[in-house]
Amino acid sequence: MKLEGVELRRIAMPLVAPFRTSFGTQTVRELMLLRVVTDEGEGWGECVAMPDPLYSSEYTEACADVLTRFLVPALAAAGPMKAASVAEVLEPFKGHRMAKAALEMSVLDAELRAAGRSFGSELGATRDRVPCGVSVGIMESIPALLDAVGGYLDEGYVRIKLKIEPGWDVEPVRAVRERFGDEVLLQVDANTAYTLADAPQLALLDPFDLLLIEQPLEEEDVLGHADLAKLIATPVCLDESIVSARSAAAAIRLGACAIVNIKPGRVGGYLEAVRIHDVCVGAGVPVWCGGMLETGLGRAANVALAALPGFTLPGDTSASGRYYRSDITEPFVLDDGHLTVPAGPGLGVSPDPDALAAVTTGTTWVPA
Ligand code: OSB
Ligand code: MG
Repeated sequence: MKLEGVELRRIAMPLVAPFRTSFGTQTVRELMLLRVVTDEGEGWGECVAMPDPLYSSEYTEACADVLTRFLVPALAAAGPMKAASVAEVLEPFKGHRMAKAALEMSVLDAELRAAGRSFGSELGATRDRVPCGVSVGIMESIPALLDAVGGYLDEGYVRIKLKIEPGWDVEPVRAVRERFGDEVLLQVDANTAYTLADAPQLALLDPFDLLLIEQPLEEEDVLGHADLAKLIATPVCLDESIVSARSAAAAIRLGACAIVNIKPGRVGGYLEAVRIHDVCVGAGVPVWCGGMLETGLGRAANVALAALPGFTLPGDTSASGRYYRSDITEPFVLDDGHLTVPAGPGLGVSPDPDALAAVTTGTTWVPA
């Protein structure tokens, strides 16, 4: 395949409700889409970076910059293009995994569309639908939280994840357990909001039989997570700290995580995500697919990934309607707590031109 250029398209999609985490509140999901143009057709990528470097060091305009100055030119200079060699071509550039992931995703989509093959078949999906969880933001009050959780359970979500931070941890968990019972699959995500000194507070979550606690400590504090794991009963799961298959293997060997959240953007792409899956399966560590409030494009690929055999826990692969009143692709709709893995060529979904135009805030063309 020959690269002709990449369109960087900034979009802004209003969320159905504010989403508050320990690092901030989102009311609009602003992100960047990539449309790669090749001599064999087009492909779509979704850059999961947020506008501000609050979840990770990457942010949208930094991704646009590194793509424009370095990543797209390097790919153009490397000659005939294959998705499987994109990571290697981009390897000399340190970091910038979300930007790399978006570019690789777009090339993979173009390649698979041209070949008439789906993301699921390429990545190794073994199921045609996946069970879905939902990530529930920090709320104004416990009653508001219980209303939200009750609504999601009524919709059929099979697992609830509560965002927590100091001051909003034991009480919301206790309230959800008291109202909805011990059968609900329940987990929490701190997005790095605690320190090891908070271990006694986090141990207060022990009686609630949580599936896991996600990323309690800061991104670089892998050893801290290993220490914490010895002080609390809830299994520790890493999100922010896992940036590659190598870092996953190290975290597992150090005893820093019993479970891994795999987000393709955070780790440099869907192909590295599959390698992390393989490392974890080899180590007997369950994985699940994280989310970054994706549009239907990123969601399609995430659902395909979540259909691999090692994804034994429900992911943050919620339906389009949990995030957006209208998606840019055909919406993903929950069916008995599951989403169907798209089976069509490439991502199996495409942006609706009018819907896309309605949310677009700017486009730039990066020629090969
Ligand atoms: O930590 O998993 C996270 C959203 C944005 C950034 C980080 C995270 C999240 C979520 C929502 O928890 C996941 C989703 O439903 O897409
Ligand atoms: Mg997380």
